Amino acid sequence: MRATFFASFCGLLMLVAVGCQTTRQERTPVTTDLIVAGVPLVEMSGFSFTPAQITVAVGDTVEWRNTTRSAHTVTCHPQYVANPQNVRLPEGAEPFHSGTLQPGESFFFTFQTPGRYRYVCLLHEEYGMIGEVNVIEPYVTTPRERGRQASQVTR
Ligand SMILES: [Cu+2]
Repeated sequence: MRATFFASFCGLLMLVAVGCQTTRQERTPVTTDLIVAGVPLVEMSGFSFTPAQITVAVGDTVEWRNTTRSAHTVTCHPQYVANPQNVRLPEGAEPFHSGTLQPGESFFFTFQTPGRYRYVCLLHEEYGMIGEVNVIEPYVTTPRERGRQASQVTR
């Protein structure tokens, strides 16, 4: 009995906490799901890619933005790098290379082949400036699910 009361009390506390959070975050309703599914952005910060690992869907375009004061590259090309082990491409995927990105510049790449990509910054490869992109097949909705989603949107 006491345990039940305690549990419902905790539940009430959580509801209150969630309610407060919802009110406070009303203007920026960002959830973890949206961050993963949103426009993927990788920042070059210091001598690293942030986030170093991301997962996107086939057809997604990723932006790499140089927010540092030094030049960087986004290089997924085994022939350009010092250590080919640092680069990885799925079978059939085309290698890519951004060229030198000055501070404030961005590089965009659209992933058409699913699989794991490993890339480096050519200028800081020896400092371990390495990133990974995992490209997955997009979730395919059935017509019934699409109908449900549509009704949720128009509600
Ligand atoms: Cu770099």
